Amino acid sequence: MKRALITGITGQDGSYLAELLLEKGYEVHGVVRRSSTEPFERIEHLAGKVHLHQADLLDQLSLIDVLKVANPHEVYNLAAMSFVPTSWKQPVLTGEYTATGVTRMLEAIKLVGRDTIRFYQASSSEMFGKVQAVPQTETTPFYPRSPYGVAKLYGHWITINYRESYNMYCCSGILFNHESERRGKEFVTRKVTDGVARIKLGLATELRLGNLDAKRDWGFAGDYVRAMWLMLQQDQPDDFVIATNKTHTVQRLVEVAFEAAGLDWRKYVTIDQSLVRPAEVDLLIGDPEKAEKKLGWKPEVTFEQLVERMVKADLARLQGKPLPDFKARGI
Ligand code: NDP
Ligand code: GDR
Repeated sequence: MKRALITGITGQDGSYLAELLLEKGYEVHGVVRRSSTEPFERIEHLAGKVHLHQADLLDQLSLIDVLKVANPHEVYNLAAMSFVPTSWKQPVLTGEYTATGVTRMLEAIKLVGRDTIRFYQASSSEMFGKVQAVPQTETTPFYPRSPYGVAKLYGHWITINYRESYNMYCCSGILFNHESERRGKEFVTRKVTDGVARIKLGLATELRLGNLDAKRDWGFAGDYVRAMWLMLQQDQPDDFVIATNKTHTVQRLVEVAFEAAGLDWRKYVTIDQSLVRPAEVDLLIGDPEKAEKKLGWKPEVTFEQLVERMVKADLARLQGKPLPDFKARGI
């Protein structure tokens, strides 16, 4: 039986990846941080099916220990400080988690299972920042625009460096924005769909947003975790852009979400300058051709389906109803 270890299992991607690996017959292990509460909402339904271990990307020995106990064939490093605005407020801590944390995990693997453990690093389209080419591919030069983007770029290159220095099986997935009804409410898609649902149900009267002109290539998280797994099943480790090759403004996101609830967004959306970032990433659109050709991967859920799905889920949640019966990772 194959064994996998997921850091960040309590996050959006970790929960979908755990489900996918369980379906494929893996023994799934996850790293959780000690906290004063236990907010394991996204993996509650997997209780008893996944093995949880306390460790932290800040603590080298805890990572060595967890590798020894779980003895995985595959490690998916999804843990990070993942919210871009916080990276300006906590730039040093962001570097500790999101940059140096990757080296700690790679060092632990080098020590415990250098020739046997395959490694996936959650890299990000934020590394393209002030974009140098459209659309972005694996060879587009990077120009990060936030402490988060800079930290992810370090994680990306250290992953490549361990592959080249020690011949370790290390892959970096350059994933563009991907969303779902499990997305944290601080990210713009979920903030909008939750806001729309609240307005529709009379629980709120306005939605405050920052820059409506930024463009993002938004896909569905369930599609993207499939790409992570595929990267670790190849003969040779490599890096891949995972994206839809379509881009939309934040304003378009707002329009589609309000339309899905039969509302006119202009009546409710207020621009709040405090939500505008010190440096913005204006335009992201990724070309996933390499992943399509080499991994046989392509996205299945469209932008419109994704937004409608999220609005429906938030409406159901706020009314205390069960979530709509979506196919596990599709529509
Ligand atoms: P989430 O914010 O939903 O999850 C982040 C996870 O990291 C949580 O499980 C969190 O645990 C964990 N974590 C944070 N710090 C530590 C630490 N020091 N030690 C151990 N665990 C820690 O992110 P997503 O699921 O959306 O993203 C997964 C990864 O992919 C992240 O690295 C993100 O930066 C990257 N990424 C995401 C994209 C997206 O659009 N979603 C696109 C490209 C990259 P806890 O529950 O304890 O807070
Ligand atoms: P991003 O996602 O920064 O791209 O990072 P986010 O959803 O936070 O922002 C997307 C765009 O929306 C604009 N925006 C707002 N954003 C938020 N959060 N809240 C608002 O009120 C708001 N108003 C406008 C932003 O300025 C931005 O342009 C996500 C994260 O998942 C990262 O971890 C990941 O690496 C990248 O996607 C790819």
